[in-house]
Amino acid sequence: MKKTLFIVDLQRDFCAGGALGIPTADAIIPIINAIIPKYDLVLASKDWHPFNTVHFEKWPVHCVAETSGADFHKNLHSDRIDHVFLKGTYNRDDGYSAFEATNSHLNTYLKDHGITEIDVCGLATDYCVRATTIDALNHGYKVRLITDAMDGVNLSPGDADRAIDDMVQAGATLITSSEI
Ligand code: VGL
Ligand code: ZN
Repeated sequence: MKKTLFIVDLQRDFCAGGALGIPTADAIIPIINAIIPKYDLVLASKDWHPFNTVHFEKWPVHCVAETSGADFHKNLHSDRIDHVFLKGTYNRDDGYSAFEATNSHLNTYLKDHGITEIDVCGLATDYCVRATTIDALNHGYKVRLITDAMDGVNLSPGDADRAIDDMVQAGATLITSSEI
């Protein structure tokens, strides 16, 4: 089976200085770049919103489709990404999970490629990483969370830690990049 990495939403708007920037997020980029060569297949999601989505009633405007804020962070080795799943593309829902991607269907893609296990990293631990991981587990995939290669929004202090607990409760296991 192909050893598969899934990078959630490593986009400019979620990194330092971005519209919904996590100040410490840039620190995970070299960690992700270092592990990318250890995988046979590298998949990624992008938050990819229409400008008029209800999602922007909760959040500052971010990751609008085709804008520079929706680009992968410039330091990420994105040339190594084999396929990108675009999510949050409807104007009536949040679309936090990569299993809600609309350009291609993640569950079908994984099934077609014989993938039963994924390692997950990226942004944000307490939203899209959490939603994608819980969906993956519900679909029967084994998920390992690379805990030093993700970061949270932490609107309330401790949200990211609670999200990790939720994902472990749902069946995910925890690893660090040095174990890969
Ligand atoms: C995300 C908040 C709003 C995420 C996306 O990628 O985790 N968080 N939209
Ligand atoms: Zn969003």
